[in-house]
Amino acid sequence: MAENHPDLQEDIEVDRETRLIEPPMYRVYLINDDYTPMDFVVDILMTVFRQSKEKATETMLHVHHQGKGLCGIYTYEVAETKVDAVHEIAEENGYPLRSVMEKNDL
Ligand code: TYC
Repeated sequence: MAENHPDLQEDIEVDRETRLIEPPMYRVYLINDDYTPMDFVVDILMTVFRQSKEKATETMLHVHHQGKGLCGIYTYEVAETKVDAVHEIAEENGYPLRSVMEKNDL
């Protein structure tokens, strides 16, 4: 029992405290489509999601084959800014590329 183990009780309290101050996190995904060029998607992953060329290529190919792929996990406002940036840059260039965010349930 925790009450008989001071260290364990302390760990539970620290954990409860930590969870209280940790903000909810959101997964940001890219969605596949038939029109956006692969190199454009790689550029988006490098600039918006700060992925290396190698990682961006891997993510793009995953999205291309699986239909959807994880780009990063962020706080709500950062995730929303990434999604908006993808849509703005894609629209500017006439591509239908879409991004979505989903709450990362613990
Ligand atoms: N399927 C696209 C093509 O063949 C490439 C692509 C990858 C598009 C990922 C969108 O999120 C995407 N040109």
